[in-house]
Amino acid sequence: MKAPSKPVQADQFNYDATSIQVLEGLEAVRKRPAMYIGDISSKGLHHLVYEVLDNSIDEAMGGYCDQIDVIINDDSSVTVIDNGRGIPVDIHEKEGRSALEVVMTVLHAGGKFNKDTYKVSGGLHGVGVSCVNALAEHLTVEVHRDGKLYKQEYEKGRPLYDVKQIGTTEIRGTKVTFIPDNTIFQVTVFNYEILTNRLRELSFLNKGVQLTLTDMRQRDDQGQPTKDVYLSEEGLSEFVEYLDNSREKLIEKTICMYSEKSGIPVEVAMQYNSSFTENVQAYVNNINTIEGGTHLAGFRRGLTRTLKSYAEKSGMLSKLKFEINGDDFREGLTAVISVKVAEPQFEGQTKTKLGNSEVSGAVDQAVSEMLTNYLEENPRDAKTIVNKVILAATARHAARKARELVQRKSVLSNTGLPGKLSDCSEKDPAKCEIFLVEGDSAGGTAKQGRERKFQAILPLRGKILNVEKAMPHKIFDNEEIKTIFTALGLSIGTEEDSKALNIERLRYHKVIIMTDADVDGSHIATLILTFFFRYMKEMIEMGYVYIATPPFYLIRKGKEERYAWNEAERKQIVAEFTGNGKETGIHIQRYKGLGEMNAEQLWDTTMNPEFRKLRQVDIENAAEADRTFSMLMGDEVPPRRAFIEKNAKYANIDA
Ligand code: 0RA
Repeated sequence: MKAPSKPVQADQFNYDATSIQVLEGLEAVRKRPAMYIGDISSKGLHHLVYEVLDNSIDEAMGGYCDQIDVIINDDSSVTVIDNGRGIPVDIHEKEGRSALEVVMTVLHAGGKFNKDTYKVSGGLHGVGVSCVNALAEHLTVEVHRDGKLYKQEYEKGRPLYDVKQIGTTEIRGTKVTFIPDNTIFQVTVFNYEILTNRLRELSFLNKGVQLTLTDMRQRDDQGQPTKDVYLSEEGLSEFVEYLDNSREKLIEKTICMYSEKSGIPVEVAMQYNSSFTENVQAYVNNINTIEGGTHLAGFRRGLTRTLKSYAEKSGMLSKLKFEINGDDFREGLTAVISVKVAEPQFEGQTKTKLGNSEVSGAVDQAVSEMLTNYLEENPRDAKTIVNKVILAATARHAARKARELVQRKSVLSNTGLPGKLSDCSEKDPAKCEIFLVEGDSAGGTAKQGRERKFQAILPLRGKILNVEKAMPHKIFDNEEIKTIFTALGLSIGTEEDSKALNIERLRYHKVIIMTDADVDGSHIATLILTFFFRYMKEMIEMGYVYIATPPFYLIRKGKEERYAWNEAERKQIVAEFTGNGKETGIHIQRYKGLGEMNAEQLWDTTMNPEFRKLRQVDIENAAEADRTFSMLMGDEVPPRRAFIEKNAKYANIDA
């Protein structure tokens, strides 16, 4: 589809009072897009697709739609097709225009029509499809309804003509194609991985709806585009099984529950596994609430109370010499909670924390009732779970002892900081950076090369512990991990909450992982990231964690030196150097490790804020991130190999 190049003519648009209001509304979105879609980076760009998709999901939740197709077209536009009722096209009484035009051009208009249906979906910002329209260079909507096919096109949200009937049809539904406005977004290239992860997630959350993603840009040898089809018959229980794919389950069948309390539908699936991590994904209206909130609190309360009372009655706790606490009930637990809330209030740093107080009790009650029944009906599983809880409590107890021991004998300098740390002089965390450097020798170079005022260096010796596999008490016993906690200014958890993190005490707002650009270096970076993800997730969520990217090559010709970060750059530089036909005087040095650079080179290429290329670590999809870490760091080799082969092109590694 090609966007018409002709600008909107005044006579194509009826400038009455409503249309002026509409233009003002759309203009507001274009002026401050971040207010409506979060940001104008890749995140905001993909948010456009979610926004359109959410309308189709709403149709599916109402029971009107069971097929949704998303297509990334050759020209980088995106098409979303559903077989729902189709957006109404009749004249909207108050607006005097087609309802379709109103939905597409008036902010928040979608909901007005949907009062009687149960509209609970809606993107994180719930801004509606008109926002997408406002931020699109060009958008086409086609509606199949009552045997007729209607169409309207827009540029930057302005209709190019009135809604028109362009034919007849035997199907029903809506098709939206849009191309994002490149004067608004920093990036306009859609990422297949990001979209496919979201579609998979949506399919689990909305069982029975088939979602497909097709990428016309990527074709195989036969010319067939890349395609994924998602359809979950079982919903949340399949989601849990998917998340636990590389973990060992403890009970035969995933526990599933559904109930509606005080008009709030509550759906939960859960399973225990032999790992030590808790993985609870909580959704509100299909949105992953990574900061938790009242629904999660209700789930935890219901789970703890029910399991505790069952365990006490069973007599299995009689020999235990210490108390069991809330953490113990969630070690090795994987669960997905999905609630539908009519008017959700989102709070928190990233607006992903549910605030509605009424939800807590509803979830607590639903979980208690359903789990009580389950435990009574499945005594064998109940026993397995209680045993797991006892194991967790015992391990926690051992961890506390180890921690006390560690704290007593830990070697700190007189500043209370680890001796290995070369700290910076600046004290304002917002201005401070710390480099976690692989190896003492590279650490030494980094120390010489750094800007002492705001850059601190912490050398790490060898591989840090794989926290995905280790028992919790081993984690707090580990020298490198202990050093990282202390250097960052964070405490190692409390008796009640082993993961309590006093993030406000964090001493640096940029924590930069700097390892060699080879397989070992990537492994070490992954181990550190796994540790952050499991024990310091807030740091990632706040955007404090970064990865340094040292160059691969130094290309020298006479006195001129240039660096290359990949093959393409290397070729380009060599071509520039040989532009005059004289090839011979070029020297190419391949960097195998940080240690091969001197302090000045390391500063120039990797540490100097003016020239370095830092990659910020970001959790694009929380459920997927958990699964990836457990798979990368777990016992099974084939899925790990497949992942690495598939993703090698994204990483700066040279195997
Ligand atoms: C307003 C009202 C109705 C449906 C929709 C909007 C609708 C919007 C989108 C966006 C993409 N696909 C969509 N499908 C439907 C209700 C229609 C009725 O009552 O018949």
